[in-house]
Amino acid sequence: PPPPARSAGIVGAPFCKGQSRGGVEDGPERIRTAGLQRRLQQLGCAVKDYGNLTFEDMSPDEPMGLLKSVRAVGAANQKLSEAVRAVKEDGHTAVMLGGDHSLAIGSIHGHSAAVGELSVVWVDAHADINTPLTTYTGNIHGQPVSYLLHELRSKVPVLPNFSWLKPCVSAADVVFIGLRDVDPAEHYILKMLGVKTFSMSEVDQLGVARVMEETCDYLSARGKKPIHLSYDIDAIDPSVAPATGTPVVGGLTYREGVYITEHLCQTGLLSAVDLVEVNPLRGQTEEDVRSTVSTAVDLLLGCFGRVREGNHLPDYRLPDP
Ligand code: B3U
Ligand code: MN
Ligand code: MN
Repeated sequence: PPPPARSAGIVGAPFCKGQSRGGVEDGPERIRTAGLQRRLQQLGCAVKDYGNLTFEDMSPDEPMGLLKSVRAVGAANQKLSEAVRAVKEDGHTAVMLGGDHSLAIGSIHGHSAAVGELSVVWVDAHADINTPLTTYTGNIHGQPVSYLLHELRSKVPVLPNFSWLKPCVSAADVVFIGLRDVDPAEHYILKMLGVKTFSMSEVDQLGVARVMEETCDYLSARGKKPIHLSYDIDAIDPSVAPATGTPVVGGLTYREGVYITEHLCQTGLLSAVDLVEVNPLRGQTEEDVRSTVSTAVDLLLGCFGRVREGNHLPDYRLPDP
């Protein structure tokens, strides 16, 4: 039988070396333990959990200039790309649980390898579009977009364990939402390429409903391509999602964050989702972690049809007395 219209294929990627803070590798386990699979199934969504990937120790992994853990990040993403490609070839909507945001390199590459050209919606406090030469932190989680864009091919050197990677996304097919901490070089790149962005300032000005309408109008004007949603939990305000490596004040409210997923689900084009940068070790209290993880789960449920007015299964019947 053909796969059901909507099913989730979950891949856990417990990987942290795209940044320097331990703990983000525990994201997949915490998100699963919060009941992701059960709650997706309650929506009527079929779920296949592909489990967690395992990543080899790449040491020695000497820094290349400022760049940290290049070989580990390259190898992890090659493995993730294959895994996400397989999930898509099995007919599921891919769900990649991170792990840090460097994993979007493999996730988007694997998605594109399976389905071709993509639209990318990048929801993040940060633009993650530094190149290996503009970064001043050396963290590859601040760089994944530059590795993926055709337009930046000549600005990104081939790094060890990255020779498998070919740029697969056009700058005109990307929309950023939630930006509020953008480095000068990143700002230059975004302007140079004319990338569509909705910073927090635009969210304030337009409201999230218009931001999503404009996002989808903008993307669909170039043809209705499958959408890859790359959701960094730090897009959400730290009062709601504090357990993350680089929290930035002034973020999306819980409601704005969920609305983005509801709207993208409605398009029928959502084909893969990353949920990254949940770091259970970064919360001050257990409640901080609970709130962050619970928000992450709600964002994923929004991607699979949960709506706040309530849901019921198509075969639901009222019990007779
Ligand atoms: N733009 C900085 C900071 C940063 C990016 N992404 C996160 N932080 N989470 C960088 O490291 O490139
Ligand atoms: Mn990010
Ligand atoms: Mn971020």
